[in-house]
This record gives sequence, structure tokens and C-alpha cells, in this order.
Amino acid sequence: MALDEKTIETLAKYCEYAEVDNYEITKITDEYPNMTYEDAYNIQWKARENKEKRGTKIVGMKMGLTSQAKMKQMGVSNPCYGYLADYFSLEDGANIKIDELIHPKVEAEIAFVLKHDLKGPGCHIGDVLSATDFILPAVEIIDSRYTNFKFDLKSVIADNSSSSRYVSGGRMRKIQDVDLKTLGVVMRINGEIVQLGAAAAVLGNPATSIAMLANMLSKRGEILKAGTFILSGAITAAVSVKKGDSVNVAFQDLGSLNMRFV
Ligand code: OOG
Ligand code: MG
Repeated sequence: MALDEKTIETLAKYCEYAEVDNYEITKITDEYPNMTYEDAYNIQWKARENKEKRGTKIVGMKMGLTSQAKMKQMGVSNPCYGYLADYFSLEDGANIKIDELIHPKVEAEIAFVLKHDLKGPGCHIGDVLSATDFILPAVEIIDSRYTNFKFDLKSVIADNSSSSRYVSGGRMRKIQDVDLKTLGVVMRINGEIVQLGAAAAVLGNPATSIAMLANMLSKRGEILKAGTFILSGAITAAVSVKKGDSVNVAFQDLGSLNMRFV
């Protein structure tokens, strides 16, 4: 069942207001069990359009649920995408105000910055490697608006794939200077190792995730423009944080990122 335009608009506000004012909502498939994946992305794109009308700049894109660790953790079996708004972006060493969030979790990711456009369908890893300007380390702070962080794939897509904040910086590298598969990450919270992994956890190679995004966007006639910043998806499971926590993620060849929840 395709939702009508008015319902899309209502659900876009329902999800986006919860994001802006940080409160929990019931997942939308409870009320609209027959909604489609296209409906879910229509809701996400409508909320994005509403933000842009209010002067918010869209500064990048993200892929989510691209690793087995994440899919298993969330009980979902396919990746999804979302957009990154200007106020999501925080600097390395940031003090992140936890009271502005609902129940945040942190994830270690590789960010790609493009030097050429990428366009699906048929976009593949070779296209991504030749179109990438450089990569950067990133930590995404996800914050589902749904009660107890529980959702299904359609609901999470409508909720902009739980996007909330991200920290990036560290050392930029040309893609040919790193082994994207074996690139290791170590996440520490208050000094204790909580997650470790290698970037191959993301679809065998995080560059594949960028190709998948270009192919998914082509279904809506959208492309990834040169200069776009993209989070390729969590390498490890996401970890909940609380007030006072210090997070440090060390990335092989890319330096490390730090942040504190205050
Ligand atoms: C959905 C977003 C997942 C990732 O990197 O896997 C995501 C969620 O788990 O809430 O950003
Ligand atoms: Mg993520």
C-alpha cells in the first residue's frame, strides 16, 4: 500500500520533530503495517526537504546496517541510507551534550569524500575507488527516535536511519595507501576496550557500501556528487554511552578520534 501525500507529510513531521526535540516515538509500522520501502524513503526525503526549507544544509550521506554485527544487533537483514545535516557534524575532541539526545550509541566508521560524481545503477567497487578523493576516520553517534531503540527496516528508514551526530577528522589518506579490508579499529570507552574489528566487516570492503548507496539512490534519480562526504556504516556493533563517558577510537593508518558525553 502506498501512503498518500498527506500521510507522508504527517509521518515526516512525526519522525523529524522527535529528532529535533529528542523524544521517543512508537514505530510507524505499528500504525501503517502495509507501508512500503518507497513510502519509508518518501518520509525520509520529505523530512530532509522540510529541514532544507528551514535553512539546514545537508552535508553528506550515510549508509547503515552494512555489517553483520549491526544487522544482528538490530535484527534487520538489509542496509539502509540516510542524510547528514549540518548540525550533526562535530569536531574531534567534542563535548557532546547528551541531554540533546535520547539514547545515543557510538559506532566506528570509515568516511569517504568523493572527487567525481558516482551514479547508479551498475555502480561497482572500481567506480568507487577511482571516484574517491580520500578517506577519513569517523565515529557516528546514532540515536533512534523509537522506543527502546527497537525498530524494523521500514521504520528506521523513515527515521533517517537513526542519524544524529558524527565526529570526523584524524588523518586523511588516499585510498590506494590503505588496505581497506584489513584496516583495524579499536574502540575504548573510559579506557576500556569495548569493540574491535576490521573494515572488511562492512560488506567485505567499505567501498562496496558506497557503490550500494549510489545504486540505491539511482532508484530515485539521485546521484552522489563530487565532494560528497559519506559514512560507509559501522564496522562493529554500536555501543551505548552515558553522561561522563569518554570515547576513543583508534583507526589503523588514520589516527584516532576522541569525544566526551557531557
Ligand atoms: C540504524 C543505523 C545503523 C550503521 O552504521 O550501521 C548505522 C541503527 O542501527 O539504528 O548507522
Ligand atoms: Mg552508522
